[in-house]
Amino acid sequence: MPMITTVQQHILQQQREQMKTTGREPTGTFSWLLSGITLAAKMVEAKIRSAGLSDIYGAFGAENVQGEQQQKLDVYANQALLHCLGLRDSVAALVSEEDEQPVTFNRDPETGKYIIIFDPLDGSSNIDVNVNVGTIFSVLRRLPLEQGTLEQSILQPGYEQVAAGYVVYGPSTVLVYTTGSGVHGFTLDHTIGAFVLSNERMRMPEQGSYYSVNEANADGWPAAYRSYIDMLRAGGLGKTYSSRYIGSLVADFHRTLLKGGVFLYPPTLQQPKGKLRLLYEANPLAFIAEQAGGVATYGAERVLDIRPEVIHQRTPFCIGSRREMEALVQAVKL
Ligand code: AHM
Ligand code: MG
Repeated sequence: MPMITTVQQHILQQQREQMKTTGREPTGTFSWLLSGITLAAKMVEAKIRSAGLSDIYGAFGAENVQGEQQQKLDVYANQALLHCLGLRDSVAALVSEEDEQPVTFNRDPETGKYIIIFDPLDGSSNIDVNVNVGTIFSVLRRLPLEQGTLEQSILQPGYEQVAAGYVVYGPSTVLVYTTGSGVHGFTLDHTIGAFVLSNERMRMPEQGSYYSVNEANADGWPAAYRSYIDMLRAGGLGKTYSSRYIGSLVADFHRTLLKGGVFLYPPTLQQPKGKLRLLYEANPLAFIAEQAGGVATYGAERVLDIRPEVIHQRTPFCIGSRREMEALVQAVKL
């Protein structure tokens, strides 16, 4: 019989490894918590697969807190995550890109010790055209009562994340996660309904040959970003670059993780603070990138060091292979 490893088994294995240094026996709480995410992801993926056959394409008819048109699938994905995670006792708060306020649970801090932050359906402008979308999540530990309120727990900097991951709904459905011991990838096996280990200890190449940016915004970027892209195009890093931009962050990042290169969403004239969201998008992907040997910055500084002030905070965002990112940091620092 072929041996398979599911996400939940993998988390438990990792915790057993960590037990050698921490001495803490895994309780299964964390793997049970993440099973809430995988269940919701399977619900979303089933909905996406049949989207053309049901009345699920198109706008929901309302705007979210970001002032963006909500798609029906945005609403469905958000509800699936809120439902599947809300039932887990270990959850203290759920913070969604789609909701103005966090959903909090009045649970004993000893039991309800995790905060899950998520972008339920990233890249939703791509839904109606059958192009990859994704779900991104970040997990924080609630601060002990004497150290801070629940709100302060939610606004911890990205380096405090205990786990982060994403699901890409593409030709196959892939889940990638880290708990700080490397980055691991799983593929949804429809025949058994489980995410099965397919890429253990993923590493981002030291250098790639793609840059990924919405070049239509170039006139509004700070000049250093334009010069940087010009430098890549001119072969300044010793390679010929191609451009790839899907407009679905999860998919653009997944390619960057596997193939290397750089993804940028610089500040623009219209959006001087950047477009992407710190808590839902930048922090989780930055944690994964660093764990895979890559780098993530907002300009020249590390994303994971930003101290969030509000939950829906935006940030400029640059992420990718070490070689391209070192050159970017130099370019924008000058
Ligand atoms: P969303 O979370 O509302 O879908 O928006 C975020 C998306 C990212 O997936 C993507 O990187 C970016 O917005 C694309 O923006 P633009 O169309 O301005 O290039
Ligand atoms: Mg998004």
